[in-house]
Amino acid sequence: MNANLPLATLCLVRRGPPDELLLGHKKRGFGAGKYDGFGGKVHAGETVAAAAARELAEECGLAVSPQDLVKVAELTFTFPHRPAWNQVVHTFLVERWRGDPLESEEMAPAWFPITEIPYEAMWDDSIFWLPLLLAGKRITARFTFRADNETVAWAEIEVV
Ligand code: 6OG
Repeated sequence: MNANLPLATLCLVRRGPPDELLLGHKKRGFGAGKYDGFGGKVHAGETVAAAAARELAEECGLAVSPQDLVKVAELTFTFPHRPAWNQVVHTFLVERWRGDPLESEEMAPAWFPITEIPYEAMWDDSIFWLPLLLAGKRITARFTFRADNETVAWAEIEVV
């Protein structure tokens, strides 16, 4: 069913103690104005892990080795009223990297204590799944959005 949906990546960069998550304030394009992890579309001929590492470097200047990308979720987003936004997002936890976060043309990075994640300024789905990942769970989940293309109509989350 997901076979034809575009593939994208999302990296959640975590440090601690004290436990903190690096989020980017998206400056342009899809999700502009929202906080999110770092990622983007997988290019033709590229592995998902290579795409995750490339997007992390492009968006906030951090370098990660493939073995330090820990797959923690597969998130399927469906927008019946804007199918061009449908995507399957392979989500990775990153706890080892090289470099310091840098602002890019796309993202302004900032560290948040994991008790103070700005859910109100993130994609509406985030509160369903991010707390599970921060609690160490691995999940597969699907979200369908309403006609506003902003709020979640339906969610199905499986802890794997
Ligand atoms: P570009 O189109 O900028 O890549 N993404 C989502 N992240 C969250 N938290 N919720 C969603 O619900 C998302 N849909 C997509 C995946 C898009 C980036 O945004 C993430 C990619 O990292 C709808 O290349």
